[in-house]
Amino acid sequence: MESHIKAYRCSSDTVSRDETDMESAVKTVVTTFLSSTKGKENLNGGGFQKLVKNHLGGLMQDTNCSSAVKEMQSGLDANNDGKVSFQEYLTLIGYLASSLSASKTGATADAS
Ligand SMILES: [Ca+2]
Repeated sequence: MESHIKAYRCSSDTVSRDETDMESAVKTVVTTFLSSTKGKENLNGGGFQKLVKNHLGGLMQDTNCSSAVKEMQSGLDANNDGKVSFQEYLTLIGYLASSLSASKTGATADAS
């Protein structure tokens, strides 16, 4: 056995450590959707408007403009059922994350 293998240790304090910012961010993404659907599987138009306006107004423009939000919702509505599923909502989160990343790195959003 080579001695350097002993350097690998499983740190037991990872169990009791505080939640990281990233973990709480992921949880927030999930719980915000769940509390907005009020127990249903999908978010209806009104619920989506509220979610965007109350939770994403700092990252997105036009969240107070209901026609713009409606347009955004139909863009996300991959299965055209008029509602926003969790998967469709994740598309929005992914889109926001990549535009945030683009603005931080100075790259322009892929508009082509
Ligand atoms: Ca849908």
